[in-house]
Amino acid sequence: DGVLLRNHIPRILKKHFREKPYYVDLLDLFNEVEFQTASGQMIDLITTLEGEKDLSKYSLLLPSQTLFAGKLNRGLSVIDSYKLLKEGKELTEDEIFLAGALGWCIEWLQAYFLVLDDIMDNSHTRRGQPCWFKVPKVGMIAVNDGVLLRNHIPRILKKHFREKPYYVDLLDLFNEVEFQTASGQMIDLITTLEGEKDLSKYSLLLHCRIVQYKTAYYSFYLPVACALLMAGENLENHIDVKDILVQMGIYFQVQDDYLDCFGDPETIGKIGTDIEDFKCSWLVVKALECCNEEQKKIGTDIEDFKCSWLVVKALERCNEEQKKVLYEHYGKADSADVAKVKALYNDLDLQSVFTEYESKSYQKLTSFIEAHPSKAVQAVLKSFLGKIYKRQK
Ligand code: GPP
Ligand code: MG
Ligand code: MG
Ligand code: MG
Repeated sequence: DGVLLRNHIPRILKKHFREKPYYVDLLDLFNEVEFQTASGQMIDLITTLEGEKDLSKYSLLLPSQTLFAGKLNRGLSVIDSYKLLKEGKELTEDEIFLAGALGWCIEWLQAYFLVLDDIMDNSHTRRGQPCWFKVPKVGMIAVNDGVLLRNHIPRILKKHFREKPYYVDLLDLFNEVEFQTASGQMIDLITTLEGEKDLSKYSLLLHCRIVQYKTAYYSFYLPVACALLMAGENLENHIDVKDILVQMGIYFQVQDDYLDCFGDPETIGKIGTDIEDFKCSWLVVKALECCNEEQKKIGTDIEDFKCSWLVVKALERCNEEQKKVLYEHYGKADSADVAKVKALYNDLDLQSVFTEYESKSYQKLTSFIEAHPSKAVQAVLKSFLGKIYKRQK
């Protein structure tokens, strides 16, 4: 909620000052002052840490634990995409450097999201290590650390792009995407609120809305949009590219939901918590859907007089129980509850349902991509899709 409150500032500024000559200075000013404030807050917090007075040690540990341990897929995608947009032309050292700087901005953004997301999801591990807030002594200081990580984005942008004609578009883009992500995160979180847990609201439509906002924009659209801006493009002319990337991002988060339950924690570097957290995960949506499908079948069976009353009754009871398992055990922290839900996922053979979803999504996305008029853009999108198809982590 704090992030959302903050995200209204650039929205107000954009709405009322976008055409003013001092718009970019207003953005710079708010960014600078936020960074200064978070820095003061950091010193305030660290100096009160039990037995810990060494500021420099702490400020090195923060990025090394939260930023450098990831796969860097999003960041590297900016360079890859820019190369492809340049259609094989050799990039200058300066271009590689700038695309790399934008890639790092996305990585700082990702580190900030993950530090805060792990607190909100009460997760245990991230990127093969304890979540940052789980590190002894860090605790809720992690909130300010998240803000600090985020505050490096406008600093990097200002340092390397201040004189570029697309500087203001970069600032607008990062602001917009952060707001979209925080909005998706808000829906994700309020559907899991104690006392509001209601599985009957969990549909593919709700799932799609959550993941489009919380994941797709920052993970897929943002790297390509950065490359497009660097290449001198106007983002308003690339709505079709955005649409495809958003679809790809939705597919990516379905994989994330799947790996939360069926992935190997060693490989993905994190322990899944979606079941305990009552998340509107793709898996639970599918599980619910399967239960409903079965019920529909019973309905037809009765109408068709094809089954005996006894068989219908037996089937009906079995499905009711499956549904009851979900209603009873989803959203509970006990490992016995989690095990029951996992067993149900297995009974419903969701692994096969997922495999089918995966190949269908691949086909659909490929056909969208091949319909795009530009070969260079096609190459960017295909390279993205190739990186995530059938990923294990
Ligand atoms: C990923 O969801 C979503 C984010 C990282 C966005 C967080 C946004 C904020 C404004 C903090 P997830 O919880 O399924 O990811 P993971 O499985 O990696 O924890
Ligand atoms: Mg989350
Ligand atoms: Mg999470
Ligand atoms: Mg997840």
